[in-house]
Amino acid sequence: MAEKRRFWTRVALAVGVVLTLAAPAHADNPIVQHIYTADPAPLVHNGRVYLYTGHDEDGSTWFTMKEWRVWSSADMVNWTDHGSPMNLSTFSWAKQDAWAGQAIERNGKFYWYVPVVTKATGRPAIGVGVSDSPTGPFRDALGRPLVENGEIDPTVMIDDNGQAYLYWGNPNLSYVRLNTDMISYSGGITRIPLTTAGFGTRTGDPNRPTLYEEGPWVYKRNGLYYNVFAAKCCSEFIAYSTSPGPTGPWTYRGTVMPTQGSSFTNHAGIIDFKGSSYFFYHNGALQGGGGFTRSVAVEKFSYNADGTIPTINMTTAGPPAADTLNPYVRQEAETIAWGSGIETEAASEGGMNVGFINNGDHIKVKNVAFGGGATTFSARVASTVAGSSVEVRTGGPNGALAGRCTVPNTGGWQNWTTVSCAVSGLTGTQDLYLRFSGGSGYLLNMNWWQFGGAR
Ligand code: FUB
Repeated sequence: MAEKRRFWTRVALAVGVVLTLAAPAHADNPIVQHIYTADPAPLVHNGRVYLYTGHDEDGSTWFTMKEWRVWSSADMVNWTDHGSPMNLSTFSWAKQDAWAGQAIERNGKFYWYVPVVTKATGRPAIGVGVSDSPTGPFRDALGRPLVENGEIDPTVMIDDNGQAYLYWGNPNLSYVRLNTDMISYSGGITRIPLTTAGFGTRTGDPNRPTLYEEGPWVYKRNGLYYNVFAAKCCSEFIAYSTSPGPTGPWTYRGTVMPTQGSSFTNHAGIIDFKGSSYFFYHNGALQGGGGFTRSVAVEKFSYNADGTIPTINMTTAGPPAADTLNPYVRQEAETIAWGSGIETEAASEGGMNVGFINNGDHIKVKNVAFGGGATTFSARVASTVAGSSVEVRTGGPNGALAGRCTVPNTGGWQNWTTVSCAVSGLTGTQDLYLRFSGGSGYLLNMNWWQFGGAR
C-alpha cells in the first residue's frame, strides 16, 4: 500500500491539472479505477451482482497475481469494493499465480474455484475456497487441489436437475461432474473433443487447430448451453459455442467480442440481472494499462431472438444504470462509479474505507435518487490533519456546490468521527460528486456517508 501511495503521489505531482482535465468525466468503464483487475466472474445473488476478479500488480510485466478481489453492485454502475477475501496464502499448497476463477452459491455456501500453481508440482491445479458469505472470507475447502491436470481457468455451472459441472483448461478443455457438496466429484476427468465444428478453425498453429484458447464461461439459458471462451492467441478475442447438453456436442457460433482494448488476453463473464443481460470482459484501458495491467469492464447486451449472442464492442460509457441509489441510507464510501486519485483499504470499523486522498481527488456516485430534496450530509471520516473538507457537488467534480463538510483532525487515520453539514439543491435523480479539498499531503479517510431530508 505504501508503494501505491508513492505511486499516486508521483502521478499527481507529475501530471497534476493535466490528469484532471484528461480524466474521462462521464466514463464508467473500466469498473474499478484504483487498482488493476482481471478475469471477471460475476454472480447474481439476492438482488446484487458480486464480481470476482484477479488483481494485476502495479507495473507488472507478467501475470504476477497474488490475490483475488470481490466487488458488488445493485445497479451495474456503482461498485462496492469488498477487498481481498482470498489470496495465495489461503491455499497452503499454492505457490503462485492467483489466476482466473469463478464463484457459485449452493445451499447458502459460496464456492470459489481458482487455478494456482502448486508447490509440489510447479504445475497449475484447481483449488476451491468456501465461505458463508459472497464477500468472504474464504477458506480452503479441501486443504489440497480439487483437480490437477496442469491446466487453468475453471468455470462452474449447476444444471436444472442439480448436477454441477466444473470445466477448465488451456490448451485442452475438460470437465468433471461435481457432487452436491461441490468439493468432490464422481467419475474421472473427461476431455471435451476440441473439433473445428465445435470450436472454430485456427490457422497457423498445427498444435492448436481450433480457436479455443482458455477462459471458458459455461452457462445455460432457455435450455441452451453456452461456452463463451477466449479464442486464438495472441491477441485473443471472445468467441462462443453452444450445445443441447452440458457435455456437448458443441457447435461453434462465432465472435462475441473482437480483439480490442490493448490487452492481449480477454476473459468473459455473462449474467442476466434485473431484466437485462451483461457481458463482462477485461482490457488495458486504465492509465498504465496493458496486457499485464488489465481492467474489468462491462457492457449491456440483448440476445438475438434465436438465442445467439450479438457482437459486443468495448465502450468507455458502460451500461446505463439498472437502478437508482438511495442516499438516505448509509452508503459505503467505497461504493463508486468513478474514483479519481483515491484508494481503498481495510477499515478498523469493518469493511473498507476510501483513503490516500489528496486535494482535488473525487468520487462519482451515479443515479442518486434525492427525490424531494436532501437537507443534510453526514460522513464517517478520520484524519491526522485539520482543515480538510468534503465538498458535495453535482454536474461534475467542480460542478454546483450543494454543501461542504469540514473534517477535523481525529488523531489517526482509523480514528473515526461523524461530521454533518447542510446541503441544498439536491433534488430528483442525479449523479453525486464528493470532492475532497484541503492542503498538501493526505487529507482524510472516509468510511461511509448518508444524506438526510425528504425522500
Ligand atoms: O489472468 C491470468 C490468465 O490470463 C488467466 O487465467 C487467463 O484466462 C488470462 O486472462
